Amino acid sequence: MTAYEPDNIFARILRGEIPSVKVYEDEAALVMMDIFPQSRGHTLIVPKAPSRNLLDAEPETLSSVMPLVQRVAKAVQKATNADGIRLAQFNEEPAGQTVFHLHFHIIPVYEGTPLGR
Ligand code: DGP
Repeated sequence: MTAYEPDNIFARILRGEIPSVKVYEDEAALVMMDIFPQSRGHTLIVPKAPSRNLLDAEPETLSSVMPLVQRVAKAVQKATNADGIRLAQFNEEPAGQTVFHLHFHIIPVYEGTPLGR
């Protein structure tokens, strides 16, 4: 497994070097809008701990972030009135990962509007 690279785009956003549309932030995670949304309301949860992806993450990182993932899923569903919520997370390039800092996608699904991947 490739090592964590501290200059990935989400690490730079976490350090405040690149702007983002922030929804929420605490000591453990940043929540922001996805710059290439797959649907209206597509939101990302980015734990601050330097993990490349799920395969590389410490269990403590996961146990602290998953309640936030649920909170964001519920808040996004309420805000968008989506018919469903897709939770997505990709690990390594062949699986579709493009930014190599652990993150979770909250993707609202609207009936009659097909999603991509
Ligand atoms: P993936 O690594 O495939 O799970 O997806 C990365 C996601 O990050 C993709 O949906 C696009 C989004 N993204 C890429 N660059 C930026 C950025 O600079 N800002 C924000 N907010 N999102 C980004």
